[in-house]
Amino acid sequence: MRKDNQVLEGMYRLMSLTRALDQVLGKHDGHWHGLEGEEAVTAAVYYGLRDRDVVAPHYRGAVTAALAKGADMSRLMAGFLGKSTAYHKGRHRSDVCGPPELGLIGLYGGSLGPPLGYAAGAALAAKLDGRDDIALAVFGDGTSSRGDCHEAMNMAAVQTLPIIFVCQNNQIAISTPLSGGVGGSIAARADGFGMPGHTVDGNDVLAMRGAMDAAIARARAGEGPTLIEARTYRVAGHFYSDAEDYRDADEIAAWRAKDPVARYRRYLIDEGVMTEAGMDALDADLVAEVNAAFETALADPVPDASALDVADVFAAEARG
Ligand SMILES: Cc1ncc(C[n+]2csc(CCOP(=O)(O)OP(=O)(O)O)c2C)c(N)n1
Repeated sequence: MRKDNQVLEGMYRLMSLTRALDQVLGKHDGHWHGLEGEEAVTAAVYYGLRDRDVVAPHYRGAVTAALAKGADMSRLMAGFLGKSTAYHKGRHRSDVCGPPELGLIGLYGGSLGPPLGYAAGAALAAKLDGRDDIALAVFGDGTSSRGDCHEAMNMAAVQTLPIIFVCQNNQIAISTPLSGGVGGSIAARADGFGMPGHTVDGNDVLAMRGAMDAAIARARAGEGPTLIEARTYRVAGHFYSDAEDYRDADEIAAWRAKDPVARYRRYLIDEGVMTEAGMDALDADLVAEVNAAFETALADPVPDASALDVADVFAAEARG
């Protein structure tokens, strides 16, 4: 599906940025949960959302979601490093807490599943307020088997909510293969709830974007939820220093050969949208931007004990 050049370049930028982030953060901390091989999914789903749209991202790609919604890169990295300049003031263990004022919700407790319910709640609020804003809930194949996921989907269908469920199916949940955690097809579950469900090649950013465009149009028109299952693969470990004794090297190599970034680069060159030199220059700029943001965050202070105060836990005033 042909898109205008601004969208095509914007999605490439987001893919390249995600890869640059992965490399810098993964090198710094072996516990970084990387996204290598899944960049097409996150670029397609997080690119171009409106300010008032609400996103409950999967943790693998949450930083991309936050950046796409306008968060400051250095403050997100301060979150990763536990610094007081982080949006969460250094009170959480990671970067996954984007600022709620940018429409980023979920993952504050690190528990997989509940954010789907929060996203359904945001979609219900948009509907009750008569806004054409949408909610987006992104989750892994492992998370798709949680009860929270099924409850959120059922409520979304019953209430005709403006929400899109995207399963970032990378075919493994830590060390449990898809066949060990999911019976049947994830996309086919949509039928049981009464919403459209689509399986899409998650390594094809344009196919993903096409599915998203249709789901977004449907949600904004008040026609209800859609489930998109993006078939992709987690090329790196669950986290970077994962010993990975649960899968064989041939499988990884076969998927590495389907790298979504290399595939999209070829498309952009073939279509004359961007040049190889242009993309190389953009990649280099993004690596420099990521490194600079990381250096800034590294130099930021750690929180003092007052960060443990109850401030921000309760609202200062009751809302009318
Ligand atoms: C409710 C809950 N159960 C277990 C965990 C521990 N946990 C963290 S990541 C993970 C695997 C999730 O797999 P999946 O949803 O497929 O995401 P992926 O890591 O493959 O992107 C698990 C079980 C958790 N964070 N929350």
